[in-house]
Amino acid sequence: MENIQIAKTFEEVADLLEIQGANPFRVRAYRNAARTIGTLATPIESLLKNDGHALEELPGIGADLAGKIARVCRTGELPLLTQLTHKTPGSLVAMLRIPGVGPKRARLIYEKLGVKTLAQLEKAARAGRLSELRGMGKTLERTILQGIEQDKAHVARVPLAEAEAYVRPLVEMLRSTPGVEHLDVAGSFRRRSETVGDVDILVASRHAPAVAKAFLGYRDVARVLAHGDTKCSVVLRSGLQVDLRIVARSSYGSALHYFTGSKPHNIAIRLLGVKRHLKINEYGVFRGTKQIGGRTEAEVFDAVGLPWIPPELRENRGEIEAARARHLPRLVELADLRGDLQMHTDATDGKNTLAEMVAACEARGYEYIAITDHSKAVRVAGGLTKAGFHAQSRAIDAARKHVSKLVVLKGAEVDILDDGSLDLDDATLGELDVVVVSVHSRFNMSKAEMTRRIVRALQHPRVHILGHPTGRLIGKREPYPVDMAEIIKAARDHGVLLEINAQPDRLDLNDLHIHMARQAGVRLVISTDAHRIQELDWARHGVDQARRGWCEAKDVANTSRATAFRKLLDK
Ligand code: DGT
Ligand code: CA
Ligand code: CA
Ligand code: ZN
Repeated sequence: MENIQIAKTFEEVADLLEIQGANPFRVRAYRNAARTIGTLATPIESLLKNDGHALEELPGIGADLAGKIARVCRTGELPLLTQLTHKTPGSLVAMLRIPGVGPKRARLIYEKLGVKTLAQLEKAARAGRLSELRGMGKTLERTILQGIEQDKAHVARVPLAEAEAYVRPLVEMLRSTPGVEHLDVAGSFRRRSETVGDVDILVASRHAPAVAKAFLGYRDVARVLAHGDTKCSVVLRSGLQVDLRIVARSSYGSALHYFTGSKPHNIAIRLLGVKRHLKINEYGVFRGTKQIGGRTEAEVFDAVGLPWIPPELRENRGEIEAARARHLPRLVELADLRGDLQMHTDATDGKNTLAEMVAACEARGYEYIAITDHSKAVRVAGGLTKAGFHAQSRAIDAARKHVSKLVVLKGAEVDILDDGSLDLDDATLGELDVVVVSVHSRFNMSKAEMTRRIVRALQHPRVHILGHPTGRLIGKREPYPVDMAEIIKAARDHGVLLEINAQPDRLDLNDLHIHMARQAGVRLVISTDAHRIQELDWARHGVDQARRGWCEAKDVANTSRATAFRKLLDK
């Protein structure tokens, strides 16, 4: 567990204690601990490893706090925090996100006005009841209202695929606006982050006011947050915020680099510039007052002696060092994919027939696919029994006659049961070409139990692929707790491939785990888990995610030719 996460836990404890009116010394002790941990250069985890008492040597940390820190670090949980959360009414904690509302004020507002939620807080502020409270006034009331407004606009990060859907027509409109010479969507969108906070559009134009006017007049704009000739910001009806920057052609490369970010990457590049006595900002690369580059993005990198770095890598996670050593990965591309290894048909919860899925995959030019319907444990999906898989096997034999090039592999997405055993008998498993195993139940196991469960499944000699390895649904369901390093080790030991599930709300594995797997020499597969033919298009989201995890084609098993891939399955 990261120090910052541990610090956050203690910060929350302090907040909750304060809301409940606990002894101020106790509150301060937790706050100080949070600050100490948050600013510590050494990971707590390593302190615990070396010496059980190292924690107690930190300022303000006694035996009791040290024990709690160790507990949070090892289990990710703190019983005290759980208790406090249960005891705190409604969403008082959410109110702390609003500038001007600290724990003491949240408590006061709750006690005097019975306000427990953000909605009630907004109502009270609009009615002018907040300003009547002790120590508060009209100014503060206005600040709080503004804060609530902003919170509404910002709180939810939008999944990338959803943002794409909202932004595509806006970008089309802008591209056809007279005076737009260049246009790119920058920011986290261009880095292909799994979610975006807002969308940053960059335009090169000599007619900035006209472009700004077109932008502000877009039919889906719900609110204008800022409008100038070169800088506008709006909220679309979907709730998505979009920022527009209009720059001169001569600054376009620098602006594109700057607004693509990430911020840590930008800062690192700027520092490299400083070492060469260059100033690098969104307007250009400057020596003194003379612009010596920045018309293109490549010129920015070139100014600091680096090759162009793909946006997906720009997180300051080693890409600058790799670029300097001329060791940047040659990232996998959509065109590299030769197959799709997870999809469902109407034999279970898919919407298209086997024949339709096969025809659509052949039309995409794939060399091989696996049909992987659910096993019986997934009742809601109408999972197949042994007999069901046998019937499907015959249907696939028949379907194979209708395709010339595409290899249709017989597969299944088999449930990993609570104890790590599989939801299909060994004989039937033995008749399949591809066995994907996944967890679909009992997400609330402890980390140790869940890890044991999955590792046991990977040990089964018939298993080829671990499906959606952490079970998360972005913005809806947290990943189940699991020790990814152990899973990766087991995958390596037993020759199992790890899936990058390309469903836009799964994207499971995430970028960091993909990177870990790749470094451990474990290969991945990019699968769409399509339940209808249109969803086969999701492959590109899986490729984006793989690229953020530094994958080259060789790291992704389904870039192999059909014969090589089939050999891989023969374990
Ligand atoms: P998001 O919107 O939260 O998904 O993430 P980004 O990366 O799109 O962040 P955003 O929209 O706040 O800013 C876009 C880019 O602008 C960001 O990636 C880097 C650049 N940028 C913003 N603020 C700063 C800053 O204070 N310093 C530097 N060096 N760059 C910044
Ligand atoms: Ca952004
Ligand atoms: Ca922005
Ligand atoms: Zn599944």
